[in-house]
Amino acid sequence: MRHCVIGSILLSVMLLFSCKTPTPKDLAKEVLIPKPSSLVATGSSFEINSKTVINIENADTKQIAVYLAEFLKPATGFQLAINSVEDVTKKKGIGFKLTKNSKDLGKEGYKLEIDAKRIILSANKPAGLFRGVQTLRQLLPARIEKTSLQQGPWEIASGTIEDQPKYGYRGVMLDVARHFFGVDDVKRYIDLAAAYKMNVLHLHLSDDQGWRIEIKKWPKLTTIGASTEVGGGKGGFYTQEQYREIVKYAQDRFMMVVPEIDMPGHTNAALSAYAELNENGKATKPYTGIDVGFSSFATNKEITYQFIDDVLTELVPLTPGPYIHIGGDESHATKKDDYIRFINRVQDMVNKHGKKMLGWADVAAAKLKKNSVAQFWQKEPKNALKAVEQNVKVLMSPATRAYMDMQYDSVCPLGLHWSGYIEVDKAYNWDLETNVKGIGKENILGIEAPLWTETIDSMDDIEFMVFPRLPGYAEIGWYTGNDKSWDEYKVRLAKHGKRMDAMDINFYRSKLVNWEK
Ligand code: TNX
Repeated sequence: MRHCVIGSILLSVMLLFSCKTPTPKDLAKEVLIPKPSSLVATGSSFEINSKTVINIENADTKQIAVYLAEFLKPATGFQLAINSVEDVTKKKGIGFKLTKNSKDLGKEGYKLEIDAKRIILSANKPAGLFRGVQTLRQLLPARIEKTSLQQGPWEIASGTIEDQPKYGYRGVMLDVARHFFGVDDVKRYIDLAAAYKMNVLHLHLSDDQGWRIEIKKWPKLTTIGASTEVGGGKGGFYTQEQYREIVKYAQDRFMMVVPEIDMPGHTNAALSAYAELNENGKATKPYTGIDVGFSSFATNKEITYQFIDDVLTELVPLTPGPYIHIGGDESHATKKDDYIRFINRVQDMVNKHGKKMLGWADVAAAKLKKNSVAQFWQKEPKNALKAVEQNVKVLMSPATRAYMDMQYDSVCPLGLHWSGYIEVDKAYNWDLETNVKGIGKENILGIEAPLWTETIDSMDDIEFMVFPRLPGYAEIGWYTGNDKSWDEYKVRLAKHGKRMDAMDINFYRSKLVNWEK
């Protein structure tokens, strides 16, 4: 009873608040990461209250309206209604509109028009609406990110934002082989990346220390190959059912999953499960250290190619996106000629299964097909340049800038430093087009920031290495302007700290940023 009275007093106070005229706000002062292409402020505000309606015109935008309503619910306590209407521009509230014809918005662009009565979010495609919702999210007070009830009001500054990405491929990678991460961790990783408009999750599904995806025809891959990880922990794997769940979760956030089976090197887990995949016909021992470059499939045995074909036969139907990543890095235990023959053959197999091949740039030693993609990572760009010579697109993941497993500095408790230390400024202050002489905008598919997990074994660790670098990578891949500067960005990032706190992100509080209290 007592609770009830207090509850209703609280509720009336909150209602009182939400009935006030919204305070005028300045859209130009809001902190947005990544920064939008264009923004015009009009000096008033829109307020979300318990009566606000989300209006939609097409059934295929309903899912995004539900996503927005679900996102707003915990902090506001509002369960916003979703209405199907003829024309959202004639209704009050938040309206989603598919425009189809606006050329400048592309596949993921969106336009947000905010005035005191309504917010119209328009885009050519649902993906654009979803990206726009992430902007809307950052226009609300940081406490909107909390999962418990918060005090309003929930006002959004008025004006117009027109926005679209610079690159179509903006990814993050997670190495689930060195340490295994379960479905819930992967979902959080997806949510955190999607909040910054990233659109690819690359999963490094196999390595010397573990094989992480169920392949029904080769069951020992998981009964033996998945049973360990770096340091000797118990490892783990995704059943195909669980993997489908991850792919669906990503898809609902308009992110594609790129699965990687690393080969012919980085294969000890498979080699420990199946003796016949080894040159000498003997199974190797499971490996729990962090060395690289010592394992290789028997590239001259037919059984190896049967195995790969079987893996593709099960993996391809789980992969709605166009790419299968075949690794191909650091195959120091494979003879050069064998390596080239192997990559050429596996590339054909991937194509035969209807997919394009992605590989670490080492694969440029082989004869690449035009639709293959080489992922640049090494300090030395010679492999990536070889790919460009073959007219193949490059995915930019320079280890000196984009490797999220690199330590921030020499006292960083996690991570490696073989490519140097990557403080937040170094992670942000570069461009894809000028990073390597000879690799220009026309050669670049996009950006990907990998997280290798030799030293990372919990979600807290992941968040510490990924944040606050990821928002910077997102901006590099997204922002179309050419006035990017660390001095301007670090002020935005400082203010954005509060939001990362509200998102409960265990981020690295770099001393280079004057974090707002
Ligand atoms: C190099 S990057 C590797 C990985 C390691 C990483 C550690 C690449 C293609 N190969 O096997 O995990 O360095 O930073």
